[in-house]
Amino acid sequence: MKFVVAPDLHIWPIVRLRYPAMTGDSFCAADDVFSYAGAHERLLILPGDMMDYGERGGVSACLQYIIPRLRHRYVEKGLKTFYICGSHDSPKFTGFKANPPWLEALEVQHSTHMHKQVLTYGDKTFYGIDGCSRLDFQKEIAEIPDNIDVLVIHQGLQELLGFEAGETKAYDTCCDELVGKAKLVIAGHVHVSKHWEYGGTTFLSPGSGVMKKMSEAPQKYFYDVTLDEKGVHINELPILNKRPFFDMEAMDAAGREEVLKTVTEFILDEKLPEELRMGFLRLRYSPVDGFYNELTEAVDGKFHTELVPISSQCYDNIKLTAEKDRDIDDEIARITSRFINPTEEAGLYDLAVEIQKDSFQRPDVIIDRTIEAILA
Ligand SMILES: [Mn+2]
Repeated sequence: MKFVVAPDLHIWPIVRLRYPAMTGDSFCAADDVFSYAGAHERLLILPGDMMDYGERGGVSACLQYIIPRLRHRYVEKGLKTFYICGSHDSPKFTGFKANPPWLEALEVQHSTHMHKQVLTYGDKTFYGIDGCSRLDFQKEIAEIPDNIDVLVIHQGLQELLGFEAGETKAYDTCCDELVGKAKLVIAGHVHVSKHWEYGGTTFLSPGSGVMKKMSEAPQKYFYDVTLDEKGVHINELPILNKRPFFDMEAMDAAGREEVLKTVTEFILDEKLPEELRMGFLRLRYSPVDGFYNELTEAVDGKFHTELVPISSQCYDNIKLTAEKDRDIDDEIARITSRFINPTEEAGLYDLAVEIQKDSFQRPDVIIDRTIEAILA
């Protein structure tokens, strides 16, 4: 019996809040996973955090993207999805309904919320537990029935976190608490892609489909799992359409030359979806006269950037901060104009821009809230 395990997809137009110009990354990763599962006619397991933010207003934007793709590639074939809710698509965002509204995208007859349910597919049994506090989770694992083949949870494994996250707040657990509860334990939540054996149980942390933080590994994966009499076989598949990512330093002349050469020679990959063609450059650099201008000219149209000056030269820092602020204003205007027409709805447009400048959150949610406030 075979099935596909998705990572935490975090579907949302803008996943990296500090870089609102970078859009589409999570959509493209989700597309990869849905396409593969659809083409190979597999059961699809979603281990939580399918949406980045389960609130009702912003969800509509994501559903416009997801529904046609799922219908065409997945739902029309009658394929099934088993899912749990993670920390981001928690039932608390959805009025504690059994099926959160965003699951309408998966059409309920095809998708099953596996929280505290024994489900069968082929000759295998599956059981799920929604993401919850450590204390609640200890109660939940005591209630797992015997003879489960696949247990799906959304808890941070201490072995991956590298620390104990605490009694009540964090979503953590450890392998010792889970050994023997199933042949395979799938744990969403920690954005590290890894699988291993421990005490005769196979553990799979599928990680995330998109970099939520710049500290994460840029290469992401999903998993095609075979479960048969020989045991668990995990085929790790790279998410192919990832944005090119460069992490560099330019603290001296040689470093500056290397960075300028790299960005100058970089060619946009026409095979990538258009929204992912521009790379991301994270650069720590020593600000010297002219370098910032030369660099920003070289990256124009090719890279989104996180430029971190490391120096006591205040003049350059101030200049850089001014540049960055101007960029953010441009981006807010650009994103807002996707949702609200600046000339036909000038008052609303100005208000939405102002609200976003005050609280730098997801612009589409803020716009939804702004519209609601005006209509109220
Ligand atoms: Mn996550």
